Amino acid sequence: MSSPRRVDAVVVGAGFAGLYMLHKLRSEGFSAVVFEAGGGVGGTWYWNRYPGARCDVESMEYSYGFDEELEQDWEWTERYAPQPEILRYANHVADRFDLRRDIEFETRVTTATFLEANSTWHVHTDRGHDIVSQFLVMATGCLSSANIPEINGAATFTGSSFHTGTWPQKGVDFTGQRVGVIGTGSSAIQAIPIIAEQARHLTVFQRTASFAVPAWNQALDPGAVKELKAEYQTLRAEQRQMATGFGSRIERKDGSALDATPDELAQELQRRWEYGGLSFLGAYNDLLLTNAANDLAADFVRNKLRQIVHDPAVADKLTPTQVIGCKRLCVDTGYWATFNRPNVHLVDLQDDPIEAITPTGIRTATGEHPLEAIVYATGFDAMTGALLKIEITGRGGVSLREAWAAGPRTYLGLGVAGFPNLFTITGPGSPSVLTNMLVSIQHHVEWIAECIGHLRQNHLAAIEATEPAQEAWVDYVNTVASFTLFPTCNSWYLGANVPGKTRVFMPLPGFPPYAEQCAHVARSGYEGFALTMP
Ligand code: NA7
Repeated sequence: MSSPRRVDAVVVGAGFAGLYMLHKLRSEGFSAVVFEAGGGVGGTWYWNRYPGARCDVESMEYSYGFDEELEQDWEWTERYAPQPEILRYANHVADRFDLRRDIEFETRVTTATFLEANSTWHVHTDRGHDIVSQFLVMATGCLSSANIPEINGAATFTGSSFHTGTWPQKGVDFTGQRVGVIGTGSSAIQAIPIIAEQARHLTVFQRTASFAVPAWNQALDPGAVKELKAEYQTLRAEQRQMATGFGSRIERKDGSALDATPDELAQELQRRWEYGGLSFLGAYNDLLLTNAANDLAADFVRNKLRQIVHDPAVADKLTPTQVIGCKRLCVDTGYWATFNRPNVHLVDLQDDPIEAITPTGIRTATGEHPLEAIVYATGFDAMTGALLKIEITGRGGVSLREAWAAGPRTYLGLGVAGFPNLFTITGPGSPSVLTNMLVSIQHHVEWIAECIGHLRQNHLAAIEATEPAQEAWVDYVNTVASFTLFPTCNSWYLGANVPGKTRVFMPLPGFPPYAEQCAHVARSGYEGFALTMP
């Protein structure tokens, strides 16, 4: 038997987190190998190729800021970059920094076991790799494990079925077909208007109506891009001061929505609506803190919906009842107007639930909907799904699945007690999905690289979150979340979209205080972590 290969770090995933982690590790003189399940780089943007897939953070902000030449050279063409362009960007980064030579594609990590005798990780893949590394960095992405509901009869369907998050590379042509879309989250809302134009007939199966604000996507103005690039580093610094890691360039009100007069409120919300995108929720600082403030913004959007959708009965069904922003706000291009088309039909699953999938369609309580194709736009086992698919075993033979049986527990969203030298990029307990992911990814990669550098410099074998620090961190994340309206609905932030998943609010709202805390921990010699000698 040959002995396992040795590297300083194994990185799992070649999305934006894994790519930068590899680059950073190599530039600090560490050896690393990346394992990636996909056939190419890009992570989310490799897999999510559904029609209309596009980032809901503006392209000039959704990019790396670690290399000035890269950010000056790369040209985004649209305000919100479409999936193919973001994938080109990921490929450009991989080529530019010669990353591919250390990436193993079409390879899944199956097991990772911590060897206590020498504080290393022993990693196996489905292609027979056998590797020992001091560090294991999980860059597995927050939305990478598809959630496909178990519906009676699904396997009997004779048409074609797709999940938005594992879309065929060659694309899908729905021309002339009767198509059903299950789900009305961000992915569905982007795909539905385009599928409706192509398909003969589209039936949308809605379990929860979503709020949406317009993207007003357009080609970027080269003059404005040039101006922004001239002060790109200022923009990056501003991003780090924003709770969500983006949106600093739209003027802020900073007060309570409840202090605004009806005219001021209407004007401000209209201004945000016309500006477009997720910054709508930044109109006032209490929109996600009190129901009274939230209702004002929610009613504004509900009124817009009623102006757009012609049939009042359809508009009623499409009207969301939860807190706006409790589930991730959708950014759309013509979503509600699509329901004015004669070839589009909405089924409200609250009144008319799915009973079964049949060989020829979907049967709900009121009858059969004949279909040639079903699109599952049913989201992801978010934040923990991809991590728990791997058999990760820490100290004392305890698996991550056992350690997280009552929900994910981390310290800073970066480390887990019982799992030394394991790091989770944008892990649960960090701002991650509540922010511009590129800002959070960059922050975590740099923190991890500095931490690993500190261990090397001080000849330390391992770093591990302590139980008390982790306990206190979990409490802190829960407390912060409890001051917001986020826990008031069945969102994937809470794990509520996956049957049987423990309900824990996983991300931490607010980037700047979090980043400050991470910096403090590093400055203090890694307070809350135990550092061990070889
Ligand atoms: P989301 O936002 O989780 O949306 C999934 C949708 O699928 C949502 O409307 C769900 O309804 C619906 N769903 C899930 N399971 C079922 C079943 N069993 N039956 C009917 N409907 C179901 O995922 P997306 O891919 O759209 O977006 C994920 C993120 O990607 C997004 O937030 C952006 O950050 C980008 P529910 O609301 O759970 O009732």
